[in-house]
Amino acid sequence: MTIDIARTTLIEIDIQNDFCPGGTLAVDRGDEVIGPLNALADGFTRRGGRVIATADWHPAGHISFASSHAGRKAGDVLDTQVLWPDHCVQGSSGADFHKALDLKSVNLIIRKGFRKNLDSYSAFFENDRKTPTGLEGYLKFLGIETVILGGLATDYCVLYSALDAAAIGLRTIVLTDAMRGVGFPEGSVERAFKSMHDAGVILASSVEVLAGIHSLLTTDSTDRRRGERRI
Ligand code: VGL
Ligand code: ZN
Repeated sequence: MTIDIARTTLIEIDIQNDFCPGGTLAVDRGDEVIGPLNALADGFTRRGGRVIATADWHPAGHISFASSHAGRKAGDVLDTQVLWPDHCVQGSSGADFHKALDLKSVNLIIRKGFRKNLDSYSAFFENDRKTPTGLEGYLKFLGIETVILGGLATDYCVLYSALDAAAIGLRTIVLTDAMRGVGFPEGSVERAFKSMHDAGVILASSVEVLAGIHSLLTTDSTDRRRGERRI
């Protein structure tokens, strides 16, 4: 795998306290993604690459919260909206990035789901599937061709971000060792893998990607000079 650092970004999805053990919408072993993501983020920034972090950022009373709908409980589905426990409320400690996440490597933070009546799983489009977050424009303006995604959760925000990235023509890699799933409803993680595969999303480990970065830089000096000039 070859990674041209000047045309690639790492996107760290929703590494927030509420999605980690102890949080209100905890993903089993969610904090285990942080180590590989930090290693990759460091590998990227050392070479002048870009790293983006996303954050779920809901107002109190958000439409995706079961508590906003009388008589409903978490896990119910209303139309197509899965109802969740209150999570990632703007300004709460649950919405903070996990303290182990290396934020000094992050160049851009995208907050999503900040409108009361609209949820947003994807880093690119909100759940009406047409309201953009602006990330597509940012990446295209910079000439980014490849995105590498990891984080939480495999079956929601990583999935929707990866499908959108592939749909807008980006080479899309998801990190098998740096994502964890909610697993609700049952089978959602398996279905997520299948739909990503069907959409042409590439599955790779963080070690393979890191090796890909190294291989570009060690191929020859022409590549190295070209890579540096493009940044
Ligand atoms: C997420 C459920 C609700 C996620 C966000 O980050 O995957 N899942 N909000
Ligand atoms: Zn949410």
